[in-house]
Amino acid sequence: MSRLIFPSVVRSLSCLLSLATTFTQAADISATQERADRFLSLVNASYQALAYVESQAQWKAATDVTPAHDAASETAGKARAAFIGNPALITETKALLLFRRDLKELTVRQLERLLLIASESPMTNPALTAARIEAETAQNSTLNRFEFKHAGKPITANEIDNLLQSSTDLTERRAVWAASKASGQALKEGLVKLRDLRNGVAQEMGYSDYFSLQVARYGMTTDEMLRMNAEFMSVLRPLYLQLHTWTKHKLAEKFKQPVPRLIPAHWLNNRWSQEWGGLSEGADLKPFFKDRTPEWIVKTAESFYTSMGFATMPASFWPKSDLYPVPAGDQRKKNTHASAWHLDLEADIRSLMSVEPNPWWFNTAHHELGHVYYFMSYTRPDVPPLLRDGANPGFHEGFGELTGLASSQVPYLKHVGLLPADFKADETAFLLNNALDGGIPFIYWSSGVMTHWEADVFAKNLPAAEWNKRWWHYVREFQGVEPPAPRGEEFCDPATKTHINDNPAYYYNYAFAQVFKHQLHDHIARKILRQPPQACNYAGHPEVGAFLRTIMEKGATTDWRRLLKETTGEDFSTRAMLDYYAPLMRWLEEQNQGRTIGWQ
Ligand code: X8Z
Ligand code: ZN
Repeated sequence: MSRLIFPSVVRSLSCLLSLATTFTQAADISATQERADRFLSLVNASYQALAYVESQAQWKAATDVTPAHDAASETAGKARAAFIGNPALITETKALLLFRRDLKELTVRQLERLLLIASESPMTNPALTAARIEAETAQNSTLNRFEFKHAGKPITANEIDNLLQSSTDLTERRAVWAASKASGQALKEGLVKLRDLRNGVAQEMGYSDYFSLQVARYGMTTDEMLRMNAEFMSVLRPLYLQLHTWTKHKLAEKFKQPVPRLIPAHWLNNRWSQEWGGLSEGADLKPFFKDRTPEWIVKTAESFYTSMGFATMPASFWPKSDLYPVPAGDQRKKNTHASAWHLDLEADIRSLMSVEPNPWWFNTAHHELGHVYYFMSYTRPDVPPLLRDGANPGFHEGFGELTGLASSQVPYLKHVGLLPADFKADETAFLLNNALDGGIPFIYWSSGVMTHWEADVFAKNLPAAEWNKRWWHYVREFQGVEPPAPRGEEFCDPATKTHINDNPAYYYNYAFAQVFKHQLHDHIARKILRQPPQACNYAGHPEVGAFLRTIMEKGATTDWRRLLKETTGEDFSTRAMLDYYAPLMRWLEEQNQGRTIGWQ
């Protein structure tokens, strides 16, 4: 809505440039600061109000897919864009940033953030921004209402995952795996359109492409982000090759098949081979969930935080969230991927999940509440709404992943009563489970396949006719996994992954989160709890809560590298992650003696 004007703050850029030469004295400096303060107080209030309207509409569209909810979400998206992408607002922000040396750091951070947010929907090109919002809404709708079919019958995402975790019949596994890829075909056309629209908005604001706009949240370029991810993969490679070798031998034995060179994708328990859980028998927690309810899982995740001195979640979390699967027979369609939402950037916090009583959802519920407690911690007057976010997006995922890791520790599982107090844990089995289930193979999926494929699509404009071929090239190269049969361009397997559609150029944040979580976990276990990182328990320790809060309450007000260094004493590093798995490396080398390591 380009009719929005801010009379006291909007001036033309040329006028401001001429003012720049005269802004040298202290009085002028404080006038610039005052002008920025007035501008930002208006922007923060309007941003918060409009984001709330849009988030509420998006929530309805994600939890109950109907044409009316889609239309409302699109309208609210356009209203927010009209404000936050307004050319006058962009001009004033850029103009103020010319005087960045005269402004407080917090002010500069808000202005920079504002430009990043505006770059998602620049109303300097209203037709482009409108087309993007329409295409995003349509894509979400297709994704969220997609009905998978197996053996001629509808099958839910939870049912697909449960079958891949339990079935020992390779014919059935292959059919279920193939069924899980059907959504990609329905989503490809929208994704092709969105690639251009997403790149278009980023280019409108001077970025080379959408990927580089997203990595700007780290203050990094695309090449720097790719190098960081290559570094994660390189330092962990010896461990990954050992795990890959152990896993393919284990699976070949399980399915009574010859040992393959690459692991067939339908042998693994996850639709994308991103986690390889369920193989470490001594750490199988499934039987312990027999008498547990989904409600118990979410309440337990909340207690993890309250036991460390955090407040309970806002009372409205419970009635407003959508935590459990749609009951059988109910026609409502909702997004099936877990998420946490900070709708009003105050206390309206919700989570969208489909929790069932099993180890996977136990971990995921803890992950989501990591986001929730980050939201709660930085929602305070010192953190302006524009900066109520993670220090970088990987910090947000990192608190989720840290909570997941802490919830997998045997002493915690005993503390919450899931494991009996006299349970004799096989430490290696639990460490192996950590490594397989979201630890090491996950890096080759996130840093490798997802990040490289999306960088190719956005930054290198990979032709849509080569999308599936490139995808499986990366799956083979990085993961050492192959499809059960050739997957031509009639399929679009990357589009089966939620984030490719609704959280584009984001996935390297999960790789960052793995490394980050180990760094925090190592600090907490060794320096605060004085317990071994592989077997420790945060619950009941307010000193751990106090440490976490020192990072969480800052939100995005501080540079992420500085914040990490100030709180842990260490630069960002894979050191802690390697230390954590060092005992496992030794064990795997013994198990794999005489075997060919890796697949090259
Ligand atoms: O998407 C998620 C969370 C929500 S932020 C459940 N995760 C990634 C995934 O499922 O692919 C958690 C780890 C990886
Ligand atoms: Zn998350």
